[in-house]
Amino acid sequence: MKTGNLWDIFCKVIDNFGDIGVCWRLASDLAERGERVRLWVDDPTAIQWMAPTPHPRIEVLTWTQPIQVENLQPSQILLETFGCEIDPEFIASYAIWVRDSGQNSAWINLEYLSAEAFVERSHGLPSPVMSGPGRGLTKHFFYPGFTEKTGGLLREPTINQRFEKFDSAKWLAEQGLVVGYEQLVSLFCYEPPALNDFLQQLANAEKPTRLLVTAGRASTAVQTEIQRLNIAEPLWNKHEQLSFSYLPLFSQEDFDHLLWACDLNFVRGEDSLVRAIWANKPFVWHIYPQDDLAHSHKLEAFLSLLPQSESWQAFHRVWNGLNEKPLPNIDLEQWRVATTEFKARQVKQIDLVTQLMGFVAKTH
Ligand code: TRH
Repeated sequence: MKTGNLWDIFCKVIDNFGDIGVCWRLASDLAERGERVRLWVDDPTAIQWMAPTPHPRIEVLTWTQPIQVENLQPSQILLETFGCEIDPEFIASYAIWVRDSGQNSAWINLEYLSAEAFVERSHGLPSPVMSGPGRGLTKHFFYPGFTEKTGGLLREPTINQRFEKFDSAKWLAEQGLVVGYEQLVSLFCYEPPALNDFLQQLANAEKPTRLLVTAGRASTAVQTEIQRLNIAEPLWNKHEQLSFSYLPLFSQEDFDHLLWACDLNFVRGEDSLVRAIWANKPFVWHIYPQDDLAHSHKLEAFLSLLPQSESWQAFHRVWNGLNEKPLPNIDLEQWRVATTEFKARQVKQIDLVTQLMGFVAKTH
């Protein structure tokens, strides 16, 4: 199949920024490779700050109920993300087009990123549609992942060029971040149980630290914890070894720059984890917490892929509340070596968009 296909990507924003974050990154990667995308999203608000510059090959459409399908040019590729269900009216017009045109098509269900073993087993499996307007068609499961037998990770072809040109001092100055000789640590997290210990560790460290706190939940969590510390232990940061900068919401491009500019990155969810890997800087992952503790298996599966560094793995468990031991000391040197090794392994995998386009090409 030639480039320039039209893709319909469907996204339901459940919470946080990850659903739309992943979908926008996927849409722009496809668009940069010459594909055209209609991105259907029920709540497009976050796109305004995440991607302030529209892309000429991406049309953002508000996914209304009922969905508006009149006069819509049919597309050959449907991509539903994270199990969101495409409306029957839309499937119906797609199915009619597929039957009438006699052309092949692809209907893909893109799943969440995980390092668990089932991902290799389930990636690429067909799922025949047995009922409804799409009856007779086949969907395929696409699982992003960290190993060869999975769909890979989002990694746009231009990332290295951008990275090589990046001037962190210039970028920090442009953001009004005046920094001296302190180490820079970015913080993007939910409400980590070990946040209190973490702040104290940095306040008592030999090296001064500037904590660059991202907007939203991370910022609220830090401010709450500081208030608690100020009441319980007013001298906790008496030498002011730890200083804070509260950041605005960045575009995805500048979020990358933040990760590239820091010595250590705390990330969360799905998309920022992948960006932290490509940033090639030591990172700590706050996994999206689930009520049934499913995240604990997911975290262990990921940790088992990382090069062995006892303190790195142990830090992750405590940071994510899966172990109540005291928070291990940050060992930047050791974590840096391990991160570089992990990134080197990951860049050898074929990226997600190359795999998706290859899959679509095979079905045509
Ligand atoms: O926001 P998240 O916690 O999203 C989560 C996860 O995706 C999780 O798996 C999912 O189940 C849940 O949402 C619903 O973390 P994530 O995935 O890293 O997404 C954050 C996105 O926000 C990412 O694309 C980076 C972007 N971002 C910016 O562009 N600018 C910013 O300033 C910040 C803080 C984030």
